[in-house]
Amino acid sequence: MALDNETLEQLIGTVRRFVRERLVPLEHQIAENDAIPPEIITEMRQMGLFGLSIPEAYGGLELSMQEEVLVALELGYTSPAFRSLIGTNNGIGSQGIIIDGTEEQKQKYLPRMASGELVVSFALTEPEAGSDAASLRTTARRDGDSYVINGTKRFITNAPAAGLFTVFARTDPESAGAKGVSAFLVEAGTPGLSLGPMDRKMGQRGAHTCDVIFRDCRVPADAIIGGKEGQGFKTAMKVLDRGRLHMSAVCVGAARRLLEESLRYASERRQFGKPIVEFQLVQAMIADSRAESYAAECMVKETARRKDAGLDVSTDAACCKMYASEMVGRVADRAVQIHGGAGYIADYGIERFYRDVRLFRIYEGTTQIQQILIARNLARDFAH
Ligand code: COS
Repeated sequence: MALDNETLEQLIGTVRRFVRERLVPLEHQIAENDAIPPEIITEMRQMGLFGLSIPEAYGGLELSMQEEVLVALELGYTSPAFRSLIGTNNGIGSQGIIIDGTEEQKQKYLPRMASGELVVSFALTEPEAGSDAASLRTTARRDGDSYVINGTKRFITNAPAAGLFTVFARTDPESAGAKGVSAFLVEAGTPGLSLGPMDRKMGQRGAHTCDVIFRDCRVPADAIIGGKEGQGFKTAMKVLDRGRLHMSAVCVGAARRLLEESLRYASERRQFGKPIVEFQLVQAMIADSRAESYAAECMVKETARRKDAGLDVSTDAACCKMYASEMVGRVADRAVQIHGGAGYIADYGIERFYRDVRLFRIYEGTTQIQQILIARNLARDFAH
């Protein structure tokens, strides 16, 4: 459902104020403590941030893709840990149910996800299956009225807080590829499901990942998303198409912030008798960062518009993810350079952003996977 202009402006304004007045001042604390304060989580729940993309019928805001990217752009302005907290409920965690789930699955889980009461994680990646997602080895063996899951999932975002996991497992041992994969909804606390220790990451402190381990974990047969075997890989790919657009918007938001910080510093910092923003070599960095982030913003908004119009945007979503995540890497690098020595010192927060944004080029499909997708799709379309 598309919101009317006034409601949309109100929503974006509220999120913008929340980000700038509540979240930005906490960035340093979150990085130090590796935790988001509970009162912030409560405020995020009250604002409906856990249910942005969940249909209204199940308690969410049901934002269109265009509206969702506008919110993601605002959230991208601050430490990625805040966005990550609501990221799986809005994106990769919940979309499998929204797109392919049965009515019963939707009713059972979506309302609690929309309110933030239930955190959901997307468990696709494994120790031996990352970019080659279809080669996953986790198995789900049918046994009477249930399936028995065995395997390990790796780097699973929000797993330590999750009450539910969307788990991709092989139901057909005869098929080594995508066709033998099914998606399951597995509740935390199910016997046989356990978590590994929290991963120690380069950045994004406050956002948590860990292994999720299944040892003879028995789930009822109706835990399979959509009730049908063999659909799981396609579900994962559809979910990632949407997730990649959302992530691209987050990258644009982060670039906006880094550019603002760069302008602030360059206007205040004086060398050779004048603010460094007056030097052409600094201006070149600022201009490049603005032009590139603006290009990414236009790509994201246009692709979101086309997705809302019902068009297939797989190729363009990959273009957005590739360009926006690489762009924000360059913008962060220039921000460090503009800040000089201060850019390397933790107090200014620029080095923290530099480390935080590095992940955007890796998760939800690396840049190299996006390149393969783009070229493969173009070659396929050309041949037809
Ligand atoms: N929407 C719907 N269906 C899709 C799809 C999409 N976006 N992409 C692929 N499919 C379907 C295909 O049409 C194919 O179906 P058929 O067998 O009926 O034709 C099936 O899914 C298998 O697709 P494909 O042949 O492309 O599988 P591959 O193993 O070759 O996929 C890539 C390769 C690289 C595209 C895939 O493994 C991938 O995206 N990897 C990255 C995973 C990732 O992002 N991981 C990040 C961790 S999760 S945060």
